[in-house]
Amino acid sequence: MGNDENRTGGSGGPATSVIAKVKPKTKRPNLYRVLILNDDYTPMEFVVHVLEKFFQKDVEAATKIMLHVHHHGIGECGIFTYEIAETKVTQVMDFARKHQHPLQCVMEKK
Ligand code: TYC
Repeated sequence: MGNDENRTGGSGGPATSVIAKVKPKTKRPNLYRVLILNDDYTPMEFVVHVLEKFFQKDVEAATKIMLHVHHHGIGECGIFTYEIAETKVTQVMDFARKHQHPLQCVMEKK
């Protein structure tokens, strides 16, 4: 946080000072969780492949996430800014549809 000091109140009177706060301009971006949902039909290997292809997970991390979703119904693939999260959701949904699997992918604000 920086300070600006200004001399004010001219015409020979006593010098007075104003301290103006300078607001830092950095803002934290809103973040969004990308989640996949369980279903009874999408093959486990396909979900692992999706996590490797679109979320840069290695086979071990991808398998762990897939099994978490299989057992708990929903799980986190990653956390992104709005545009990136939206792109990931679209990519996963398009890829699942292309392979005729009902896999669902959603985003939620953190
Ligand atoms: N439940 C699926 C099966 O038994 C596997 C699966 C896991 C599907 C995770 C979707 O997001 C998912 N074949």
